[in-house]
Amino acid sequence: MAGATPQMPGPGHAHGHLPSSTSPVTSKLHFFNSVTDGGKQIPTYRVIDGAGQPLEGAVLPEIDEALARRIYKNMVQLPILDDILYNLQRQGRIVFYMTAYGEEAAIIGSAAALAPDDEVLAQYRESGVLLWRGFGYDNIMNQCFGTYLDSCGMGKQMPVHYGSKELHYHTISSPLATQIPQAAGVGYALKRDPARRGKNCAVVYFGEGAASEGDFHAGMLLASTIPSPTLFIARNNGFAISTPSSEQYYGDGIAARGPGYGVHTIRVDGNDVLAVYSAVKEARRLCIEEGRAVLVETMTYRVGHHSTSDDSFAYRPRKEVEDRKRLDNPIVRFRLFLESRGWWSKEEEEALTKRIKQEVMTAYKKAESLPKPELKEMFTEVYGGELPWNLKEQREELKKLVKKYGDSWEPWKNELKKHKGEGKDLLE
Ligand SMILES: Cc1ncc(C[n+]2csc(CCOP(=O)(O)OP(=O)(O)O)c2C)c(N)n1
Ligand SMILES: [Mg+2]
Repeated sequence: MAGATPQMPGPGHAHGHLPSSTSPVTSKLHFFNSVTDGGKQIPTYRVIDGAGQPLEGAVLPEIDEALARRIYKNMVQLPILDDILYNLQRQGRIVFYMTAYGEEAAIIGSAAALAPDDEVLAQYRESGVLLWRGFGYDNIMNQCFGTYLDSCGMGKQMPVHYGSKELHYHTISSPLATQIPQAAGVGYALKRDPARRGKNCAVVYFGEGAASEGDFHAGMLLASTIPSPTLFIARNNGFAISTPSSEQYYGDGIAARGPGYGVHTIRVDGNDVLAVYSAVKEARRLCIEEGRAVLVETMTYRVGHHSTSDDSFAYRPRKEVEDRKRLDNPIVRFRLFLESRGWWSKEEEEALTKRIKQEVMTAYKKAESLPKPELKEMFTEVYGGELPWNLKEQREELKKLVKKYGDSWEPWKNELKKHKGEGKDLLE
């Protein structure tokens, strides 16, 4: 019939004109954009202010004194551990290090909201999650020093590339964002496993810089289209090495991308540990209950240099960092909250920092005195299964070099002494 609205078959017919669309029809010609549409930016969820006091109308998470104190202690340990390891790198005792200064609330608040057996795929700045799960300073030191007791990779990885099967923390890999599609795969595997379906989720941490990689989009699309319980935690700390987040995206941060993938999304004040805890706890519940991806963007600030290979004052004013440290310190903010409840005191603070320093120093001294792994360990567990031909070839070459120089050339003799077995294991 000429002029009549065509009747579309299928579920879409009552709304739009495409079979898969339920979009309402409008006669208004209008383009929209999360940046230019006034007041439409995603809000930031916060429950306590800078003085540690609850915001009006805010619902605080149900945490008792014991949990609050545990969270606080875990936050406090991070800068102490970072100070010591950062200095050890400066003294040339370890080859590399990365600190988490300023991001203590985002890291510990989220760790506390997860189940200990949720599968974590982290970037590299989230060692606090492992410590929360009981990794311990000895494991940290053995990995950073690459001793024969390194439980993560037997000295094969750069420092801070931790991992633990028992603690459900997948080993860190340096290439940015690779963990994101992997997490969607882990989430899918959890959904297929009757023992873990409805019980656990995959949790992926990544920086706002890593979110510019194609892998971020691949991971989000996968977890939303082939639904899986994958919890995406974006740590927006303002920088990707020297690139400020203002140059990283034009849209409304990372959170704005969630709705595009049909993913439940929240933006949270990453310096408010109680807000992070509440948001991640609820995100986890949704993620597992619906078996679908959820995105949390924590807004924070990278107070430290990117790594020991960076001097951030080459690209940001020292004053900006000092101001941030002073005005919005997540540890101070939570301490004020605890003190206002009578849950913490100055004496406890002193005793705690003293104890942590001692424990870290003891672990460091122990690790520094330990030998490096046997030389043959260099080739084991690089891949699963049989050793591939190229590693066999490299092992044979090293064997020849150890035979040729091991007993006669000083630099080789000194280097081999650092290893358990002094290279003899390779010649067996
Ligand atoms: C694929 C890839 N490109 C570049 C790098 C070098 N790189 C290491 S960390 C980093 C910045 C990442 O920033 P962000 O994701 O925001 O995390 P943050 O360091 O701020 O925690 C870059 C560019 C890399 N490791 N991998
Ligand atoms: Mg960043």
